[in-house]
Amino acid sequence: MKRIGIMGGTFNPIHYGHLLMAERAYEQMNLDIVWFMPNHVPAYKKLDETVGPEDRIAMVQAAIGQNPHFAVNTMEVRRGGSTYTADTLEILKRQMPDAEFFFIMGTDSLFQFGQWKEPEKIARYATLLIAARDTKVTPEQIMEQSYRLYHQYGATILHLHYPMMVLSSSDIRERVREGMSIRYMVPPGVETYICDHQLYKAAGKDEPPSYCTDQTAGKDEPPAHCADRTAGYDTQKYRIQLESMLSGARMEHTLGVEYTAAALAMRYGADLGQASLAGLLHDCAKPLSAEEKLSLAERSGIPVSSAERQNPELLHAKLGVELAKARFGVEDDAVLQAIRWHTTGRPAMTLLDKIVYIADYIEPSRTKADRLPQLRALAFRDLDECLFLILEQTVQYLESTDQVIDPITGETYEYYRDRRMKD
Ligand code: DGI
Ligand code: FE
Ligand code: FE
Repeated sequence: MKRIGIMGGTFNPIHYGHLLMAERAYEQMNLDIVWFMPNHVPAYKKLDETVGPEDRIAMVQAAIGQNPHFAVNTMEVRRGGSTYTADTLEILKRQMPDAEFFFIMGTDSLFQFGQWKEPEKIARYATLLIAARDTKVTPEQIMEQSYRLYHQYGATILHLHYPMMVLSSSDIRERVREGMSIRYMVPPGVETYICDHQLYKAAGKDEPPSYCTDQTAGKDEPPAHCADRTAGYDTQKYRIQLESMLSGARMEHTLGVEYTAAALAMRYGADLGQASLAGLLHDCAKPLSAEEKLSLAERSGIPVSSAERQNPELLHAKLGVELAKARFGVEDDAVLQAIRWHTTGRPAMTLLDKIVYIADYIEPSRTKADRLPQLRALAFRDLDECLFLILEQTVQYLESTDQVIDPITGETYEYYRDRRMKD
């Protein structure tokens, strides 16, 4: 005998409130599985912001992910026409006479239950699980109504312990329409789906919602995709400040990296402000002499490795972070990390790290490295391949000129070499 929870709903879109309700039901009622059963929405009930069943199903699927005790059940959307819970339960009971069904609903449904089709049939085929999610009704009113339904229809009504969640699908739709963040309201996969398929946009508004700056998102990371992006920085101000610190050639290189990083950010959907800023500041510690580098490292409590002691030049990346914070007031960690790793790279670099690392190598005023024309073209076609070739070329160059190789440079090279072999 199976204990099956049923979460009916339009799921337009599904959000964490639904998921938590289902999870609590699963846990407290010892269910074997909870089915998410999207409703068929009849045309006359359709708000113009009700998205099609395919999209709603896809979002439910994205939301439940790999959770083995959640599943999508599409019988109602597939059945079409007007679907009633009473009919659905009757069909299910016929198909699975041994299963025990638990119909999960919010307090609003508890109060409308009398108006549903054949309430006594629903009550006969399923236990009702109520999750209080309406602050307007008191626990007394809920108990009173439960008692009434028990007497009228013989309904068994149980109550879930469920933290009041102030989430609603209509609020989420409105936020999307307004271009506001829905992060932490829906699972990342749902956010990405809404963004990719441009759901819930205001009619006639063609540009994608502003929270949706197409980024190449990693699989398990929160979708950088739809993350709310930082506004641009006042790079003009930083440029003037840098002018007074850097030599002419270094300034030209710096502006070249800023420009190239911005171009790569456009190509790969990274944040333009972050890429420009990291490009602009990446070498801000470069003009310090070797002694100054070592003493600033000491003053800032930065540990100096033996490779760095032998070649204090290497320290300009770490020190760049210190100066970016202290002299330029940068707090954006992604920007600081890109500066930190621009010389050696690091295993598992972020998109921004890669962009700055590559821009540093290929920017227009560079002339010395081999194969620059090829690498420049490749950077805009295949970022990872370009990254690997630059790492390889750098390691070969350092070896051939007998320079100390920072262990991280070696690790980064090996990391991307191994990944490339697997692909
Ligand atoms: O600061 P830039 O000149 O714009 O460029 P960069 O930050 O990449 O640093 C310059 C040099 O650093 C470049 O010639 C490559 C070199 N480099 C990268 N990894 C290592 C390294 N040098 C040594 N000695 N060891 C490394 O592991
Ligand atoms: Fe540098
Ligand atoms: Fe540089």
